[in-house]
Amino acid sequence: MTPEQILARPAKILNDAQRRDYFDKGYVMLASIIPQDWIDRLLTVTSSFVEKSKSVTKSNNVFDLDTGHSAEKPKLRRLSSPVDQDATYWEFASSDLMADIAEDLLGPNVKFHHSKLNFKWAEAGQEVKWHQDIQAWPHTDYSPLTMGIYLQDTSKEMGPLLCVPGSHENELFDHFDKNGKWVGHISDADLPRVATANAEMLAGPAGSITIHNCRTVHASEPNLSPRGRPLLLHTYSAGESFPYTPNPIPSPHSGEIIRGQRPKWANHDPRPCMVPPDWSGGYGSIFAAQSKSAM
Ligand SMILES: O=C(O)CCC(=O)C(=O)O
Repeated sequence: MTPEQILARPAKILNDAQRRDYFDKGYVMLASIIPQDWIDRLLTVTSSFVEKSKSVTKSNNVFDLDTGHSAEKPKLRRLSSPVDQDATYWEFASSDLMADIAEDLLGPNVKFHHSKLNFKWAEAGQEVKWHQDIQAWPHTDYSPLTMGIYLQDTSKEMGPLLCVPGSHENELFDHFDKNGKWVGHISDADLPRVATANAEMLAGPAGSITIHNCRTVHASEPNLSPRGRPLLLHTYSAGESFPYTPNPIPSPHSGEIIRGQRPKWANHDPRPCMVPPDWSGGYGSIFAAQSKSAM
């Protein structure tokens, strides 16, 4: 569906200005929209995973550990595919609230692709360099979007998301380095072509959601504060959009329709997309990939 067709349908949660913002700028922030009881449940289950990580010494399929992680001082970068680690995360990712918000931006059919929980640990959480998402998981169109839910109040020194307005309408950048290795970010040589000086910082209280389109150039700074910045990320697409490379964070829920129906026809956008490495052999995390770059 085109933005105009989507905007012509009555909205469930977002107002007109928020929907227009998403289509015009490539992102939107919904402040304090998740009810506190959901945040409390998600924080409780997240604490239990921090406890579990204390017995883990090396990054694995579930935990991506930061340097210096120990049982005494856990330091997590990412919990992979939280929806498969505890039923609470899937209940939330497939809830009416998530589906209503997604439907306001994607149309009547909404499909789940993957999820992750990026911790950005206190005084340690590393930066995420400027990148676009779709090169890691190409789809037949550019409808996929990612919702990031702040589980704690997230101020500007905690490394909130930064998004470049209008960048979703511009070029897609190479995310391989000069040696042909996937690094998951835009090179220093290409970066001057992005208006990063115009980037908007999406800080907000716990329960706020950032939503960015899969082509939008975004990043986040290190967390310099004494508080952690858990950001729960869910990626959804229109039901008519289909991935054509292996999912870097596969889940039995990938491809599940959380709203509406599985359509009979696929939508195809004529604009080409870069193809990532073959993830069928596994994937670490954006943090692991970006720290290995040779740009
Ligand atoms: O955790 C963040 O700050 C950004 C995450 C992100 O952009 C990603 O995982 O693609």
